[in-house]
Order: sequence, then structure tokens, then C-alpha cells
Amino acid sequence: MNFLERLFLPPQASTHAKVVDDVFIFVTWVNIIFFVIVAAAAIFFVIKYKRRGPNDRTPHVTHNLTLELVWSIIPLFIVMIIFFWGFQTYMVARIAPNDSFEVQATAKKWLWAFEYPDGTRSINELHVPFGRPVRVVLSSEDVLHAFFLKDFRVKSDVLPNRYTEVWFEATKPGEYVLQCAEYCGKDHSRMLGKVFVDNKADYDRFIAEGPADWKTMPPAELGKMTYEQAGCVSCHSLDGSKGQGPSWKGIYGSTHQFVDGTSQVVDENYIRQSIENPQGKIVKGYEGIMPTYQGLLREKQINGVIAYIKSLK
Ligand code: HEC
Ligand SMILES: [Cu+2]
Repeated sequence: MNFLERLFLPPQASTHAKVVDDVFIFVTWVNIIFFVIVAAAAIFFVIKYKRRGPNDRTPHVTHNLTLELVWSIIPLFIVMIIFFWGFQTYMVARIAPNDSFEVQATAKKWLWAFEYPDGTRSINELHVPFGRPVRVVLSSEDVLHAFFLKDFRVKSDVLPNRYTEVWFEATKPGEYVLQCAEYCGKDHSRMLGKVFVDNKADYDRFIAEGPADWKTMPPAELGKMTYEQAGCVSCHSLDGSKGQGPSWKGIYGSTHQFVDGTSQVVDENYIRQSIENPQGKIVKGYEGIMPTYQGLLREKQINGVIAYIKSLK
């Protein structure tokens, strides 16, 4: 990076950051140079052609062909350079390579939710493997947001009911800031995320163990998050009302009857079995419509759900 870039631009952390900056710096220099030329000429002429007395008349000049050609053709060349160079750079920054690693990102007031190829999800924390181009498919659940990774020179509007996309390939592993760059209401300025460009081992660990904040989150809270994010909420109520599935209120420790006539006390093992093999024991009065979550929820999430159900007295 040269002086001007270091002064005004964030670090270049993606493969196309440099070409984007090059066009930007070129346009900036063109602006600076032309500002100086125009301002100097204006000052020079103001002084040179100041009216110095009642008989001081400027000569009658209609035009100057050479001058007019010069100040038309040179700028024409410059804007054509900017156009073609900018267009080429835009295409590079716009079109994701075919073999990209693909992540789905959903914006909502005021967080970023990510979904990975294997179904893993995370909130406000995007993990991508290092050494591969990454394509992020964006959509919004509510208002207009913008997905902005300054170090990668990546930015796109995020709209409800329409997909937009960005792509990048990081030049080194590390942690980068994700910002929402479109005013989207009260907590817009806190709609921050992190992008982790992981080495293979770190990425595999993330997929196996989940986002870092799970480690510090109390189990019941992780359970509540899972309840909301994994869709349990659409069939299980928390207030005792009957939905498509039984309410979770106060079930821990109570005895449940099943359609096959057997019964069992709701304990940790029963909850785990209900999640992994819902058709194994079907609660009386309900149909076996619950999908299995085997392999979809991680160990920590299942423990979290158990803790959460226990807390619902
Ligand atoms: C499509 C609706 C549906 C979804 C989604 C769903 N369940 Fe269920 N669930 C049911 C039904 C219906 C039953 C009762 C029949 C049975 O036991 O299979 C049930 C039973 C259970 C039970 C046993 C409850 C009891 O009172 O004995 C547990 C625990 C449970 N579900 C956990 C979960 C968890 C955790 C999730 C989310 C990860 C979830 N369910 C998502 C429909 C659903
Ligand atoms: Cu936003």
C-alpha cells in the first residue's frame, strides 16, 4: 500500500481489495490534479485580467480550436480509462468463482444469521475456511440492511424478498469486522458481526463444536436459542397451550402416556430420545409428525434444550 492508501483506507485483506483500491486511488489522483489545474488557472486569470482602468478592455476572442480540442480529448481519454478499468474491476468483484464455498446470510433487526453447507448455523459470527473463495448469499427478514466487509472491499444491499450476493477470498486467516452499512433502525450501529477466516483445523472445530459464544453461554440460554432457531417454537409452546406438539411447560419430571399404552417419566434420556428419535415413543393425543433432529443439533444444543425444559416450571 502506498502513502495515500495507508492514510485513508483500511487494510487490504481480500484478493480483489488491491484492484478496487487502485481504481479508487487513480480517480482520487485525477481529482486532485484537476482541482489544482483548475484552481490555479482561475487564480492566475483573475489576477492577469483584472480591470485596471476605465479603458482597460479585453481583446475580442471567439474561440481557440487547439485549446478546445486539448481540453476535450484528454479528459475523454481519462474517463474512458476510468470506465473500462472500473468495469473490469467491478466484474471481478461481482462474479463469484464457480468452486466457491457458499454461505447463506440472513439479516434481521439487529443481527446477522449464517447457515453453512452442512446445515450448521451461527449468529453474528461467520466462519469460513481459508484458501477458498467464499460466496455469501444475502437476504433480509425485515428492512433494508447492507453487508459491509471493509477489509475485503465488499459491500451489498440486503433486501427482503430478494437475494443479493457478494464474494471474497481472504489473503490471510484472521478476524475481520462485519458492519451493517444501511441505517435500519434503533440498534443499527450495534448490528456488528465478525468474520473468522479459519485454518482447516479451526473451521472443522467450529463445525463440530459450534460458535465460540456457546462455550460461555449458560446451557438453558443456549437451549432457548435452539428452541427459537431450530424451529421447535412452531410446534411446542412454553405456556401450557397445546400446539402441534405438547407444550414444554412443566413436563420435566411428569409422567407421560404414549399411544402404545406405555408410560414414562420425562427425564434427560427421554428428552434426548424424543429429539433424536421422535417416532420411538409418540405422546398420547399427538401424531408422529415431529422430524428427527439427529445430526442437526449438536451435543451442546441438546444439553441446552434439556436444561431449558427443566427450567420451564
Ligand atoms: C412439526 C412439529 C414439531 C417440531 C418442529 C418439533 N416437534 Fe417436538 N414434538 C412434536 C410432536 C407432535 C410431539 C409429540 C409426538 C411425539 O412424541 O413424537 C413432539 C414431542 C417432543 C418431545 C416430547 C414431549 C413430551 O411432552 O413428551 C420433546 C422433548 C420434543 N418434541 C422436543 C423437540 C425439540 C427439541 C424440537 C426442536 C429442535 C422439536 N421438538 C421440534 C412436534 C414437533
Ligand atoms: Cu441493518
